Amino acid sequence: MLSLRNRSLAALAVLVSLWLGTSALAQTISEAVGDRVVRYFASEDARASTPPSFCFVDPNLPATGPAPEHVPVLPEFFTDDSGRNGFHIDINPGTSLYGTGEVPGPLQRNGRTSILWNSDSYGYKDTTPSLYKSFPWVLAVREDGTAFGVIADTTWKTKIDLTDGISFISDGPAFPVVVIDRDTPQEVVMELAELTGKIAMPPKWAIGYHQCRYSYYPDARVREIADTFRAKKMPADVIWMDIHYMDEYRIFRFDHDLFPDPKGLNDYLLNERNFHNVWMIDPGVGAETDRFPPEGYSVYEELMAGDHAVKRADGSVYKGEVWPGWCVFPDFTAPDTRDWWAGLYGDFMANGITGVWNDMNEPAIFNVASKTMPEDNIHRGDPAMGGGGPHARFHNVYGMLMVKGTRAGVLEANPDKRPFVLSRATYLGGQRYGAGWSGDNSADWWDLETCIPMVLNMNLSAFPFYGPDIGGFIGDGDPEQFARWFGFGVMFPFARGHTAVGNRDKEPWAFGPEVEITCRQALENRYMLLPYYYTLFHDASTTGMPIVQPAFFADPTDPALRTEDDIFMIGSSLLVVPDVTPNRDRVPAMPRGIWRRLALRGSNNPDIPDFLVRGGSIIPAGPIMQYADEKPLDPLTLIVSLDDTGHASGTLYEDAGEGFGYQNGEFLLTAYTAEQSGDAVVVRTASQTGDLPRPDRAVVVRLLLDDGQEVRATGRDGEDIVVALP
Ligand code: NBV
Repeated sequence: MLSLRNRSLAALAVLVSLWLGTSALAQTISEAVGDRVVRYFASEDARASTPPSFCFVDPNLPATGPAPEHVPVLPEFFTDDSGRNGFHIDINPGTSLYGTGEVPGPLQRNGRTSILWNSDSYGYKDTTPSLYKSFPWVLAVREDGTAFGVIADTTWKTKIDLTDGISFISDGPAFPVVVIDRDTPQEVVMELAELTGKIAMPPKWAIGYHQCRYSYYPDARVREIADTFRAKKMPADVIWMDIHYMDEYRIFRFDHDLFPDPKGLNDYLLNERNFHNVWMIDPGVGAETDRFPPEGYSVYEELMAGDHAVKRADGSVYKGEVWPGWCVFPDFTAPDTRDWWAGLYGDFMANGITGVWNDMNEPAIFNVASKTMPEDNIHRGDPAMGGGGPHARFHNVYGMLMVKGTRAGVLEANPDKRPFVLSRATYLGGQRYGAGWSGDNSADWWDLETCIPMVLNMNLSAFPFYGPDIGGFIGDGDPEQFARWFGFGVMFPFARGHTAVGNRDKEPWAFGPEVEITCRQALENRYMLLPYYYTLFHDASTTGMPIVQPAFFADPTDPALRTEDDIFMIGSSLLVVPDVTPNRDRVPAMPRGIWRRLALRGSNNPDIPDFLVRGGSIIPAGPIMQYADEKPLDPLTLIVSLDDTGHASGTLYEDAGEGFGYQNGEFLLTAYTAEQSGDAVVVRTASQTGDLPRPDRAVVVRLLLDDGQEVRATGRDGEDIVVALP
């Protein structure tokens, strides 16, 4: 039965559709799924046939009651001339659009289109329609700074058209639309994370610097890289093994000539050099090679015996070409296949492996025009998720479901450790399973500049643990570009340098002594700020607050900030201002209010960005470390920037950096405040939660003044510290 309100909505939809010239589905259904969160269906039929959702934490997201009487945003469903289903939302002038997941080009997406279809998009540029990940999500910020967000709950290939308001047009059946309405964009993104999931707290080493290349081999080269980082006092935590470690590119198998003793290598890295490691696993399972017939390759044999492969439309096992030649592909949509896949990680991780990298999982297939599987391939699916169906329905979630299985396997193998998995392909909600990176970018200035809006839009899409290949994957670049990129690139949530096979070396020292100094300064900045960064990861994992934030978050009502995407904030307190053009000729729009300059390493080095601390904030920092938790956080540095009333506040989250004790209270979350009275500022511990005792440690207060000046005072943590103003 349609409620009175739903009937009037339906009537309105008919009128609007007559006006638009599309065929409207006349019975729009609406229901609340949260406070000021409304779900719409095109019709009662559409509601009845909607399968459980892949994006929501609860696939069967229940209605919480009727939709509110007055809804500020109303999707108009339509079916176009080609029978495709979609909806349209009008926007008022002054509304800025963001999100849409992983998209190339500027932060603000008004006027842009993109196609949700996970694609191997080597060397993407501004007009590339689809990258590796699909996020059917738009964040809209109204002129007055209030905001709403739109989730199109479909996994099918879908066009997001922002050339005239917000339209989604899908190749699949009619789909529900969820609209979140809030007073600020921050609240919209946090609600998105509430619905689609928050990141899990990563191990602390994973928020350090990662060094990668395609590929480091043999094992002696890996040792040499780790040794050089330590010898050069270049802070880093992780070294990566790309596909060349594999035996004939076969997953879960080591090349015994290049890596005769992976366990010995990993033990050396961890125990002698304090480096964690990440090893690649692709989805394609080698099904033929001349030297290694698949018989005897247990991964292949088990996959076939267990009926775990994706099938062709005719029911035969699908084969596609990737690195190992012809491959078969696990059907990650089926829970029993994910369980089998997870089980493969036990022996693998027993080699002392600490993290896993899932690549090529769009899935990418060689030598076919579509660069992926046929859309009519068959997946078995999950009865609890609406059963099986064609690849067209599952394509965009294939990578995410792979990572779901991988994460489960990594956790099963090491139940006391926090999993770290990086994936190239994923889907809205994929932040629940792993981190991501922006794929095969290029060593050029466009990629250097646009990696900032890419990281920002992913953060605005509830996927904060993300970053680019710093220095660019494709091509050599040059020393100047590399130094500039490294200077700010290591400040992203996921900070990894990487480069393609055949390129010059791109380790932080590879471009000569001058660039090496810049890279060391940049890394030292990252590591000094790790306490703040770790606190922001904790915030993201509990509240869904983005870790890096666009400048407009500082003042959503300021129109000048809406398109500013050459600068970014770490949390809401620290503004990072790099030079992103070769000639240093971009003058960014800066947020109004008090922003005080913070001197870190390389403050006079133009390749190191400027750091500005918002008035009213306290940022926790620590000593330079060569790797996360090398030493205790002692002294703790509190960087204080008072607001115009003489107050500031900030938090520090601490735990073991690994394991799950924090879920049982083994953490310490401290709120610090600063207050000016007369010519003194008192910094105190305002409150704390968690069972960990406060460490007996020194505190250095750096009180930032105007014009780049500062005064310092020292004391003990937990006690009031008085800073005398000059
Ligand atoms: O495994 C090799 C590469 C990897 O280094 C890169 O990061 C991925 O995006 N991989 C793609 C496959 C081949 C790229 C040409």
